[in-house]
Amino acid sequence: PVDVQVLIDRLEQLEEAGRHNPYRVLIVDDSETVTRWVSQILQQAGMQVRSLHNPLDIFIALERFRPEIILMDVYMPECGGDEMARLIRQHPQFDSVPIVFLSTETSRGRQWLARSMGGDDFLIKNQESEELLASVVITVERYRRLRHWMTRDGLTGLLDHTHLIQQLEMQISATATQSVPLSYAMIDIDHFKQVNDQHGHAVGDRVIKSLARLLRQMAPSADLIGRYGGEEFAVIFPGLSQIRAAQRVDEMRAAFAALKHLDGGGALQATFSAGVAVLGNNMSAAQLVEAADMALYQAKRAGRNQVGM
Ligand code: GH3
Ligand code: MG
Ligand code: MG
Ligand code: MG
Repeated sequence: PVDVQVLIDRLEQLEEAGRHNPYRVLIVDDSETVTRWVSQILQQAGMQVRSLHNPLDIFIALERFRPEIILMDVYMPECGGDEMARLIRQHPQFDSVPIVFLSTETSRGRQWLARSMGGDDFLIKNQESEELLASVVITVERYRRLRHWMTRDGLTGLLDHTHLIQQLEMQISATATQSVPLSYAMIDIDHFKQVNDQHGHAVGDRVIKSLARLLRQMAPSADLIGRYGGEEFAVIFPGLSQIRAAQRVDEMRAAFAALKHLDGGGALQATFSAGVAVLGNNMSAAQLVEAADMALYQAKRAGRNQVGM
């Protein structure tokens, strides 16, 4: 028999984690009675909820709201929920978003058929609200863990190139509505080929990891630093002017230059150069990266171990 108290404690732990960073839940159901009832349960548990009555609007909702779970009705006049799940699964960027069907359908055969189209779970409507909450909490927590690792670079644990750029694009659209500055820094280790040549790739990898750790400690948030590629890193500074961001990066530069990296019995030191740019009017992510790249190039030309802007 299941120890119910253990389950309740476990769910409370998970819900507590969700409270600090509310789950984003999208409900798709043609019935307003259902969406109101489900929203109320989830909102009372501190979640952020959006309801959709026409499944054909789902791609707009996916883009704008970026749900961490979709609660999907099966029978809807415009398009069946199972068919909708199949369509969502054809888009790589939404393929991993969990879909939980919420339906009155009690036939196990039909339930499995719907799940075979891309659903992760199947719940019966009008059941205990605890079961609904449990399914949402467990599913989103699993998704968050997987998503974390999906977006990280294997060597450093920082955002990988794709997700760094995605994060930058998200920060740019958020900034557009706030009229605050957004700065971006590109960091490149100096003469890293020599480090590899003189000390070997394993030592080179350790230097890369040390820099990643240092950036994680000194950057505003782990979600704002990425490994752009090889020995190149990037930091996003929402709300900081170019000068303030350059000051922060210069502190990072000084801290990195002071580190001693071990190589067998000896030790080596390494430095980096950086370029900082600020978002201008109607600038794209690509243009911001390019501006930072130009500033980095200047810093390299001016003698390295410095921050250009
Ligand atoms: P500069 O100061 O102009 O940046 O000189 P550099 O030698 O760093 O030149 P560049 O940026 O062109 O070279 C980067 C080198 O970094 C090339 C590549 O062998 C090495 N590298 C890239 N990724 C890794 C990695 O994951 N591990 C190790 N050990 N080396 C890497
Ligand atoms: Mg319906
Ligand atoms: Mg480089
Ligand atoms: Mg380099």
